[in-house]
Amino acid sequence: MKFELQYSDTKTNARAGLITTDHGIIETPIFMPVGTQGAVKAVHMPELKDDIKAQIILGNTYHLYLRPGLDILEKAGGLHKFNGWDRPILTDSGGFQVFSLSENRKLREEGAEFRSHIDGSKHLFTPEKVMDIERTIGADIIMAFDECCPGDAEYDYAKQSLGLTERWLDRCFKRFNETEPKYGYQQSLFPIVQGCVYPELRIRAAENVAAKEADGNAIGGLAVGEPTEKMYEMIELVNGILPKDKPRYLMGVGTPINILEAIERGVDMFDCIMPTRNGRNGQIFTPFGTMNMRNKKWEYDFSPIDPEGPSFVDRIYSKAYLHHLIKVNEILGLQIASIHNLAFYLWLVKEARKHIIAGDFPIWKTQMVRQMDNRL
Ligand code: PRF
Repeated sequence: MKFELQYSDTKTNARAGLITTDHGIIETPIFMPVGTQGAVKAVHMPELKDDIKAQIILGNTYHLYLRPGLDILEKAGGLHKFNGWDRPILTDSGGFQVFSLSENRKLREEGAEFRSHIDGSKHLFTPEKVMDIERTIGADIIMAFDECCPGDAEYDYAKQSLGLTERWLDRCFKRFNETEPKYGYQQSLFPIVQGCVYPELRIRAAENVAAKEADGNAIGGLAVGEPTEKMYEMIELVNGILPKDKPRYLMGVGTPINILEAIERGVDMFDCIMPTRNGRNGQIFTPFGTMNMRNKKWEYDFSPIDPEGPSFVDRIYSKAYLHHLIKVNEILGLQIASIHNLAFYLWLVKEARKHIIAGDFPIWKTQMVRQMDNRL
């Protein structure tokens, strides 16, 4: 994997770059749609590629390991072959899901023991095991196994937890370096900066991660219940330490406004379930604010969802029709909302990139943040 930093904004830390993987090039800043179980919920691959213009999607180690399982993924020839997405894929390590979804999880030095949220079966994820699983899934970018502490964790807990994440990181790199990709293309391992909201821990974590000289670096443990301003502070602090010539990935963030604020602070890559999950609940993101399509106010609004929007769904379906579909729980309603929101997120980061290159990112960003803060 290669990262080329193309433009740096002169007034902020925003950057535009290119990541080259064996499955193609990614233009940054980029948003990565989440395909937890190997599918971006309610969206076909051709829609993702041609309409939404996704350049890279996510898969999740915890979910894919439980179902369909490694035997099927390996026999399929990896996730790209299995799901038909031939562009770059990134897999999260499952650390976050073990902590948020599984039952009876027990953290030990060796790893995390947990019971599946599906059938209660018992499993142990160690850093070595997670690296082996991510080799088998075969994503282009694979994430280290970490512990994500809650946003309100006490200092002592956060410090202990960071120690464990750092020791696990060394074990991840050791296993990664001792093993080979399984399907003939390269994989890159990204370490994750943790440290909760404590500057001292974040600095230590960022220095430790930077020393790994990985192909790219991630910031985890944010958007987990801490105040938004703290999140921005931590991003600024960490990005002041992470290498400039490597992509920076902010995990699981966030709203369109969060994304622009993080781009301004030097983040290049994002993923979040918000456009798909909130879409399925009837929330539509637009450049002028959000719309709740369940609201009766759309009942007789026959204007297009977003006449200027980037997706075909924006122009051929009306607000009244989408309101109806969502209200009666039609599958098409979930599809339209998911496609619209993802196309909007991809449009937003593409515009950000255009304005970084054009040199007017700060003005554009201020205007967009003001507009998107509305409830329509
Ligand atoms: N670690 C991992 N995945 C994540 C996070 C993390 O801290 C977050 C936190 N926002 C989302 N996804 N491995």
